[in-house]
Amino acid sequence: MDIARTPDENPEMADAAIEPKQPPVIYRKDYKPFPWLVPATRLHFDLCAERTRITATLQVERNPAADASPTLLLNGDGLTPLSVRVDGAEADKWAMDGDNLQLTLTGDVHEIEIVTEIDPSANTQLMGLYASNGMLCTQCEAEGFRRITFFPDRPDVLSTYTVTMTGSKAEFPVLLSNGNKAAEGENDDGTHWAEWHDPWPKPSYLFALVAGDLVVNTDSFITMSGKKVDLAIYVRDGDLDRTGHAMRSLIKSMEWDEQTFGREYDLDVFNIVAVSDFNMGAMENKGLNVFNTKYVLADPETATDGDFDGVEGVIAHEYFHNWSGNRITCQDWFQLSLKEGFTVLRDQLFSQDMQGEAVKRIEDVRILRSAQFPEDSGPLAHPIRPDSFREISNFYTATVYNKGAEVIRMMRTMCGPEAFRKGTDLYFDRHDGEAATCEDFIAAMEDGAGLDLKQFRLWYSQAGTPKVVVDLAHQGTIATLTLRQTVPATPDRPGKKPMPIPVKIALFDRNTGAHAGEQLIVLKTEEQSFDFDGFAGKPVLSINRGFSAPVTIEREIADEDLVFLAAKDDDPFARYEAMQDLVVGHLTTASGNGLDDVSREAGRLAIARAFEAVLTDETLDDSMRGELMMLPGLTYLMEQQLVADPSRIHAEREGLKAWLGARFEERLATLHQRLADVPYDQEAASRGARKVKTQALVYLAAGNPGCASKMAAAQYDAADNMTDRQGALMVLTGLGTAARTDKLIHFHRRYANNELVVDKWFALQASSLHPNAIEHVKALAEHKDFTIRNPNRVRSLYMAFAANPHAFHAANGEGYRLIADLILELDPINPQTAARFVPPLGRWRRIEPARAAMMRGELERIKAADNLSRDTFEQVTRSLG
Ligand code: B3K
Ligand code: ZN
Repeated sequence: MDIARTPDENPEMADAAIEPKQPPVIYRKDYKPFPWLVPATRLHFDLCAERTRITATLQVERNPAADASPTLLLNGDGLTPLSVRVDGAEADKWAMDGDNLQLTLTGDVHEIEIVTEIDPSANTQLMGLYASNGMLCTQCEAEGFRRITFFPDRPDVLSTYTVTMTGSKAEFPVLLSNGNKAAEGENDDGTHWAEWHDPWPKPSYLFALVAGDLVVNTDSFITMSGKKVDLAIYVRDGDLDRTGHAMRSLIKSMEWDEQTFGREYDLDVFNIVAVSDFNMGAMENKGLNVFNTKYVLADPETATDGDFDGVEGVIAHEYFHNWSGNRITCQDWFQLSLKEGFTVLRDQLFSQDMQGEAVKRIEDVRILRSAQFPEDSGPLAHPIRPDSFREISNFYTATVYNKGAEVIRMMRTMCGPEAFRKGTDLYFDRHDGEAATCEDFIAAMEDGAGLDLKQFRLWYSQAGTPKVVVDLAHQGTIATLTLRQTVPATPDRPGKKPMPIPVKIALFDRNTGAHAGEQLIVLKTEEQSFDFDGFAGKPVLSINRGFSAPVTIEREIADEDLVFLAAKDDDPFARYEAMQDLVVGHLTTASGNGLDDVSREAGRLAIARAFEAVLTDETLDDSMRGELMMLPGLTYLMEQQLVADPSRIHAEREGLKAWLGARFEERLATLHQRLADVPYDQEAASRGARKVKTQALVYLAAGNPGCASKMAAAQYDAADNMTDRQGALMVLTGLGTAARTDKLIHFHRRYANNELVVDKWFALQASSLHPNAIEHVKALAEHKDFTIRNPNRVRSLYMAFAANPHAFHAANGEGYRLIADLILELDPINPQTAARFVPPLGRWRRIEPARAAMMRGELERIKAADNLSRDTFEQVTRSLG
């Protein structure tokens, strides 16, 4: 569907005319190929932390596939050219167009040489070339390369790169860039140099350079065609013994991608560098992945089981980008989900194979619901392929990533894994070496997997989480399932069309507890009915099994049927879902219209029956038991209500937890004790035991805080691993006991030299259930270990706080003020990270009026600030609506 609008009809453009300082809106429909090709690029870096000089030499030639233009517009950001030469001679026909450099060229083929100079030590945005702990490193996606040199900094201009660099041998003993090392040598003046060549044409966002004093863990991998690849993980001195898990994860990823997707690695080396100042998780630069230390370093003493999974998943994700992202990249940034959605799906499937499908699927759905559903139902809603943006950094979202993965997963569900593989094979063959579009991916899936995706394309253009209303009727021997879908209006578009929704179902005989097989039905119209014969009595419906579609299900279902499914469903996700539904239904009713004591007790008793089945079921492994024990999070619960009162829903949730904790005190304590004897390793049984132990403590702490505090302190003292220690400390941090203070002091002392663990120490306090959490956060902001310059530290204090509804939504608005103050302070330093704190304030429409007014007020205060970055400006104006 074409939704293109002319600039005149576009309200945002009209605004821009009145207020000229607004950053412009960029539209997907305006895409045009670049008039010039850049087949080869040479870069030379004279490295110095305060003053690095870059000489860029670009071979350019006219693009026969584009409109001819004598103008070559090279993007820049904060750069001044020191010299511009065309074909060896000083150029006279160039001018600055804002931040960009504009050249007028007469011929069809030219060589352009540009010299720039930058100060990496002053680069607090951490985009482009910057200094971190004495090393120099780059981050170029999406538009950071233009902070290094002038270049067509867009993903559809592919070039081969040859990079040389010279720098102090003492300061930068390790010199790395993309591709394979071609040469290296020493100079007489204490400097040395290296030359790297990447034979694979790539866009500028995949360029990387690292120079520093690093130590290395090396290994190798023989590919499916017998080629040897040297693997290396570079870290700071002292961190080497925590790189083993990352290396094992890399090797497993390489094997898995060969076996599952037929993808082989294509360079002689694969390098990873860990950096502690990093805006996000990691970056897939060709042959030289740069990682946040958080996703490289792990050992049992300092990393939790979740951290181990995070390392494995992110290493895999970045590695998989070598094909889904690098060999085939994106035509423009609107196509971001082409590489991100697909790569997230690939890393999810990998982790399912490594850790077990059931729990991984539940975790992924939990992430989707807590991060993406609120996005889809709020002011920042956008389709997985957005139609416009002001700042692309704001679109690295859960929608593009996680919903993008769900959309491709639905294709896989509809055609099955074998046909899906045929589709991806065709996609990789057809578009290798190209900058492609989401449409290209869909077309390859249609041709390769044999799917008809005509209507399915709507998933790429319509935002909003579809709602499916379910009704099950029974007459004679026939069960009739009626499904009715609505796709909600979102700020970008009011009227929506029905989409194909693949729903896996099973109908259980309530007497035998069995079903006759799972079925996949695809709801294509607004409303459809499906008949199933052979049911003497009304069956129990298990629906959206495996979370086959990223939708919300609305249905009238008796508590007893949910208790039945929570105890008996053979689909692990559906079993988890029944348990969640039971609790969500109870808590939203209780905190919405309110419940009298009798109804509250009845609701709790139904939950208790299911909870008891979970605690006692011997066929369940502990990992799954831990999942089933978890109460739905506050954010998800609030999302279930049109307008939520955070205090009421928090109080109801805590009340239920305390009630369950007291009711099952003995059983939980016994369970905790039994599992305390399971020795530490990274196998499923041991990990499951740790999960259940901490869950047991969570309930016990709510039911009997005094006793639980002692148990948690004992778990903390006995712990020989971070999962147990952090779990115990998490529980203690929410309590007001002396053990809380003792253990927090102990923890900080023990790990004072480990940045990643100190991050945990901040995050635990900022996300705690303690009534004074907000005071703790204010004090922690003044702590000597807090710095606003390090994104991990900022996130560990403030993101943890913003994601802690009971503290963030303090009735007097202090939490909102705290986050707004942070945004204003951080914006001039690191706008990309600052803008990430806007969405929690942007949910004001879904919060009760008194708080909503205060949230809005803070957004207005931010908007009124001078010189707001493009990133924060866009998020704040969209959030105000
Ligand atoms: N592609 C990078 C994300 C870059 C974000 C820039 N703001 C990491 C990833 O998704 O693998
Ligand atoms: Zn990615």
